[in-house]
Amino acid sequence: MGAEAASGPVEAEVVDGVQTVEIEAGRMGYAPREIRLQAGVPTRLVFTRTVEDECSSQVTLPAYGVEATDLPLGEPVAIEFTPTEAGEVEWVCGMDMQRGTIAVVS
Ligand SMILES: [Cu+2]
Repeated sequence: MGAEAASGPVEAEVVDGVQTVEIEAGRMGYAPREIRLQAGVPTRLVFTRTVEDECSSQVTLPAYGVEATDLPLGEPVAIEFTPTEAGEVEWVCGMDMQRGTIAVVS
C-alpha cells in the first residue's frame, strides 16, 4: 500500500466490503497522512506505531466517536467506524499534535 510522502490521498482497499487502510505512526508522523474513503462503507484503519515516542502512543478520531485508543509499539491496532457523509475529518494523536486527514467522498 503506497505510503510515499509526496503522493496524494491513499485510496482504501476494499476487503469483504470493508474499506481498509494501513497507517504507520512513525518518526515522521503518520504515513499515509491523507486517505480517501467512501461514505457509507464500513471502514477499518489499521494503525501500527513504529517509534517509542509518547506522542503517537494513542490515536483518536473524534468525528466518529472513536475515543483515544492505545497503540502498543509494533502491534497493529484496528479502529472501525463508518463514515456517514462526504467531507473532511481528521484522526489525531492522543496529545492532539500529530494528525491525518480523511477525505470522505460519496
Ligand atoms: Cu502527539
